[in-house]
Parts: sequence; structure tokens; C-alpha cells
Amino acid sequence: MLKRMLLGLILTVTFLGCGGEQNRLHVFTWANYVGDEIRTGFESEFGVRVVVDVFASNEDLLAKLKSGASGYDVIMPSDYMVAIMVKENLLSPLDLSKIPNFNNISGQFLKRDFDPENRYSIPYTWGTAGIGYDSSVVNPPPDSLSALWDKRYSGKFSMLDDQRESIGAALKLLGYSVNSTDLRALAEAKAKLIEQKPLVKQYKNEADEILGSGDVVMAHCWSGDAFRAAARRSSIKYVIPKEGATQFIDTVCIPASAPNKAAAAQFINYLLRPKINAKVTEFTKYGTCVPAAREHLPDALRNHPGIYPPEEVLNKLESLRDLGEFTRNYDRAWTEVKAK
Ligand code: N2P
Repeated sequence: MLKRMLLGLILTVTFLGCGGEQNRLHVFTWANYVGDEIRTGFESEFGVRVVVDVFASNEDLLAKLKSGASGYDVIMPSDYMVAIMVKENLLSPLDLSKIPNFNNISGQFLKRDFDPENRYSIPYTWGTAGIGYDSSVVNPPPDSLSALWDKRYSGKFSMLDDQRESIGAALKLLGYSVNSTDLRALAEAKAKLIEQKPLVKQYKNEADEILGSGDVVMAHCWSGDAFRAAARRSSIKYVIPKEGATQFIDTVCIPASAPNKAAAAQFINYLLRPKINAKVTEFTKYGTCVPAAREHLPDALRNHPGIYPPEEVLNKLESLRDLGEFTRNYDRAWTEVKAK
């Protein structure tokens, strides 16, 4: 009798223990990137509780994973960071047989240099980094990165708190590639950012919040975040500066250390359903990589010229690439800018 009760107790504990883990999915992503509708939709359909945590930048995500954070099942690094994480053995190869909706992705977002066989990453959204501004205040409308050095807007604008993006903007303004590995170009860009620093109200990646609230009238920001701010404050506009800008593809990956890889694959497959993917675009205001999702979008979003820029604008965009060992120089330059 006692034996039986003990056995029952052990079974219950084991079941609950596994159940706890099996029924939880931990997503680590950017702010305002996985909406409540997506989260609760998955929870009720699959019976898995979804916990969403946010990181501020790719470097922040990398540092957390390298320092041993191991509870995450799904992460969303950008393109160049996927390449870095693969080298660091931080990602788990994807089992595409568990992600049949992979076939819904447009070929133009697949097999990119950061993950040539899509062994580790699935594209989630894409966008650009440009200038968001309040058109009722910033006049004439900015068309150049030099607006971010314009003393008239001193103390009224923000820069991305992101070493590759902000150094990238300075490099572009100076006429260099955002992937420059020339120490002199990098030193010039650093000097430019140090010169700009007294004018900057805030370094912040969640620009949707401060542009939308009116805390800043201009922001170096990611496109979707400007469009999210515009949904709150209709005078907000977004421009890709004439010097060009970065274009990113943010991806969905499963960390090597993920406790619940099965649910992670299920979640990725769910995100790639056209209807669900359309909800991702509606919430984030970034471009979809699933063409069939576009028919589920309201007209204003389906052909939004900021989300789907015309060819001549697309041609001015550059993707950030993994710079290997040279990244250390960017780390150092950014630390120096921030320490000034
Ligand atoms: C979402 C910002 C995401 C994009 N708020 C940057 N890769």
C-alpha cells in the first residue's frame, strides 16, 4: 500500500515536473515584437504558456546567451547576429520537417549570407533604420542624416542605442559603408558621434514610445517603430535618408540551450501561417517575409510605401554583416562614445 502510494507520488511529481517544462515557451525578443494576440492565440491553441522577455539590442542578446542564460526557447536575432551566434555554437539546427510552413516564406529572404542554408534561422520581419520625425515640428522635412547633427533640434531627438546602427549612420553620413573595416573610417565615425552627443536627448531603441508620446520630435529609429508611433500621433513620418540606410532581416532561432525545442518549432511554424503572420505585421508594422500574409492585411498596410519601399529606395540600403574579429573595434568605439 505504502509502496503504491509512494509510486503514485513519484509519478505525479515527475509528471508535473515535465508538464511544467513541456507546457511553457520562453520567448526572448525585441520590445513590441510579439503582440498579445499572437501570444494568447498560441497559448489557447497549443495549451502552452508563452512567456515573453525583451532585450534591447543584438549585442545585449548575445551577451545574455554567452553569460549562460539558458531558459529561452525562441530568440530573434538580426541577420549579422545569426552569423555570430552560429560561430559561437549558441544556436540549435532547425528541424524543418517540424516547420512545414517554411514553404510560405518568400525566396528573397532565404539562403542569405548570414545563414546560407537556413539551418538555424527563419526570417521573421524586415525593415530599415532611418529617421522618424514629427512633421508638425520638424520643418522642412529631413532628407539627410545630417538632420541628426542639426543644432536646431538639440535636446529634442534620440539616436538608436545600438553600436552597429549608430556607428553605421555616422559612417554613411561620411560616405563609408556601414560594414567598413577601415580603422580610419571608424575613428572618423566615432568622432562624429562624439561631436553629436551633446545634442542627443536620449539613446534609445524603443523609439516608438518616445516619438509617439512626444518626448522627442525626431528619432534615428527602425521603420516599424516610426509607423507604430504614427498610429498614435498622426504627424509622425519616416524617411530613409538620401545617403542610404541599413536594412535588416530579423529572424527566429532556437538556442542550443532551449529547454523546449518541440514547442519552439511549433511556435515558429505558427508564426509562418499567413493569417498569423499578417497579425505580426499589423502589430509590429514591419514587412512580412510571407507573401500570402499580405492578402490578410488592411489596404493601408498591404502597400504601405514605408514598409515596402520602391525599388530606387531599396537600392540604397545596406545590410549589416558580421565583421568577425574587427567587431572588437566597433565595441571599443561605441563604449568610448557612450562614456563621453
Ligand atoms: C522592434 C524593433 C526591432 C527591430 N521594436 C530591430 N532589428
